[in-house]
Amino acid sequence: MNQYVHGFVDEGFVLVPGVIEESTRATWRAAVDRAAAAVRAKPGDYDTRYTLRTEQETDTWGVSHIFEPSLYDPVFAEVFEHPGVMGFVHAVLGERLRFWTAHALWEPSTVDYELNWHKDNMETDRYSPDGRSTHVQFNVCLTDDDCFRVVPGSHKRPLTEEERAQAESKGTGTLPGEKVVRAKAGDVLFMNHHALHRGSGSAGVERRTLHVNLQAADEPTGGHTSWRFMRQEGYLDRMTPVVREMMANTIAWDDAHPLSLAETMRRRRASQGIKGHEARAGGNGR
Ligand SMILES: O=C(O)CCC(=O)C(=O)O
Repeated sequence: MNQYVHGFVDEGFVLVPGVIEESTRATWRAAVDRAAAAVRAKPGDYDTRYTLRTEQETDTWGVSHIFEPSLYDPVFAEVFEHPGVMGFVHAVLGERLRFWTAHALWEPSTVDYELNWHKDNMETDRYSPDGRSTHVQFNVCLTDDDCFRVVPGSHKRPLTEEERAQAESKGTGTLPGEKVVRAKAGDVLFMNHHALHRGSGSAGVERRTLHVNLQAADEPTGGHTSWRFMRQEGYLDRMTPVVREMMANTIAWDDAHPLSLAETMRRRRASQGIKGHEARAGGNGR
């Protein structure tokens, strides 16, 4: 495990091969199939990610918040008990965790997926010279998946002018040193979302990937991800003990660290931008 943790710290991402055994993969994949079918049928009912969104037609590349009651499937909770996945997360973040996000990604049907260069949480200027991460984000690849592109090491230094121009213009151009990560079904890609990255993929080329983010329970930055659904009456009681504890830690941390009004407004604007975006060539970026 250590060699992978070193890779993650040094490069800002690491691909760990063959983490998810075939039978588990089939079960998780079926759960993502069900989520994709529900979202494709009624995209307006969910926090859907689009490559195309007009009044007449839509095409989608995933959905945010699969732990929302309308999408929740107990199978998703199994990810947080998988020793291969969680062994890595604990090695980086320690034992006590808090939940940030869990999303599902798939291939669009007709309009190619081209997500612009960015760092997550609208933290374009954030980096850490020693490679320390405030979180572990990971793609659990349930099919072969060549969609993730990253500039290795960009989590440890300021952006170059060229990178900044791409990030600020919501560009999808080629960047010096960028790497396409080529994952096989069953691999897990662990990433630091402060490494400059983007996604891309052809319509119709199958993709089923879980996209998850966790933090250490007392991480001082990030957080504020106690989504409304987590606070609904009885919701946490329906979760597995592991998920319940991570979400309870998120709620406790958020309550103890209220956001300033300015930061609340900044995040609201960022979230509106993300909800409205179309991840396609010439789209409106995120
Ligand atoms: O397609 C991917 O794997 C990247 C997704 C991503 O960067 C995002 O959701 O912010």
